[in-house]
Amino acid sequence: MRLSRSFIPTLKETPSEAQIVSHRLMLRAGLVRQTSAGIYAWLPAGWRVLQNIAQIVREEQDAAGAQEVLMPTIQSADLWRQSGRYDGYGQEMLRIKDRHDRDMLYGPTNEEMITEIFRGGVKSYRDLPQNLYHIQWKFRDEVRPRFGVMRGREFLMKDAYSFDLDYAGAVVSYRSMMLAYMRTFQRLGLKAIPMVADTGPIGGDLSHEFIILAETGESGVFYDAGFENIDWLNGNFDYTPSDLERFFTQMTSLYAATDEKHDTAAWATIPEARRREGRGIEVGHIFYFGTKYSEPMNLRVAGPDGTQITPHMGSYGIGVSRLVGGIIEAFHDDAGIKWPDAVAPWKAAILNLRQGDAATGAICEDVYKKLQGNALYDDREERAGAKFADADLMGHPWQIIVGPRGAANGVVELKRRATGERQEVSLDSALSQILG
Ligand code: 5CA
Repeated sequence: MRLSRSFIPTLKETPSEAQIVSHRLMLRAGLVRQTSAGIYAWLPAGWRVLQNIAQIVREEQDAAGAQEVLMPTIQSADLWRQSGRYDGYGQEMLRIKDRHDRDMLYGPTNEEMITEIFRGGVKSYRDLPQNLYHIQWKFRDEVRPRFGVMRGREFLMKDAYSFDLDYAGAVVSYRSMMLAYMRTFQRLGLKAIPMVADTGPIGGDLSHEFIILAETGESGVFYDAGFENIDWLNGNFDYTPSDLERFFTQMTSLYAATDEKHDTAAWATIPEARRREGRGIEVGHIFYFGTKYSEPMNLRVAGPDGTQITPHMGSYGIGVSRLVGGIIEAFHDDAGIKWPDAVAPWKAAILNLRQGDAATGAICEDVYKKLQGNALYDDREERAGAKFADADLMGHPWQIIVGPRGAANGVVELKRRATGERQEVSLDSALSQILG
């Protein structure tokens, strides 16, 4: 994309309404625009980031055996009357009436809807286990939407729902999702800590929250250093029941607690060198809730002996749009965002320091073509200083800086945003580092 032709409305001033750094940077870098309280439009750069995150989430859900579907945002209130949650859900639910005066709602989550859909499509124990997920907008009429996309009213969630014949099966599904989550957050460049959690209005008795580390996070976290490097997850575990048990035992044996649940008895038993304290943001939440929805909603399958079995369910959420803010909280400096490679809107920015110059222009066009859609070309008639500042603000992992002196010598300057490191290299070397 050529910056001169792009809709990336960056701001020089710090927007006064934004209290936290990710919100400020999302507005300043032109990623989103608020359209109503807690409701955001995603602009080209922000939308690319959101899609990159969703794609990683999708790939890891698929690898764990979950199947993607797409359910509607608007649901019928009758569904929620069947589960008994319609009245209890309270004012967070956006309730709507259609022209026939029927009660509808904008879904805050989809347990009821998936249970009904699944009910209509399975008959026998042979049809289970299954796990269905979608990546879809949710609406929760939060009392105090704040912190930009971190606590929005409309937000993008990945929600998966598992169906098993019994508790033992549900535990395997639960552990599969936990492994998929650890891999997802690792690919996003994040350190995520699974914490035993309360189940709240979703119900059930086995639940973990995933907290990513960021200095500006809402809650204090205490954790074992073992969570900081989880490369041991890769290649070491398959999605088989025995591997999952090994994984789960290893993962949950590491100490993890939030402020409220911090057990200073248990903490003291961890070797001092392994104790870590930080702050974090909840980006995912997984629940096993047994037959809480399948029972009242009459989801049954025939067992091998003809008796009716009520499937055990779990649900597994990731705050996809919250992650955009969470990642910025984890990766930024005073100059702007430092996108991890995996989610950056473009891998590189090309900065033409002398727009209109034949030599720098030819190099920029050449590298722009070779990067095939992975680069944002700053071809604006702007001072070099403004280009540097905007590239730092937007957070591209690499900057290819093309000035007249380098052009004469056949080199470009390559800057790594995360470290600030700069090298003078040939164009080929720059390309192989960026694409490699
Ligand atoms: N049905 C379950 C799992 S699918 C569920 O709804 N879980 S949840 O309430 O914990 O939400 C899942 C994730 O969505 C949270 O971990 C959080 O990352 C994200 N989320 C929840 N509320 C908001 C919000 N108001 N703004 C942005 N993200 C949110």
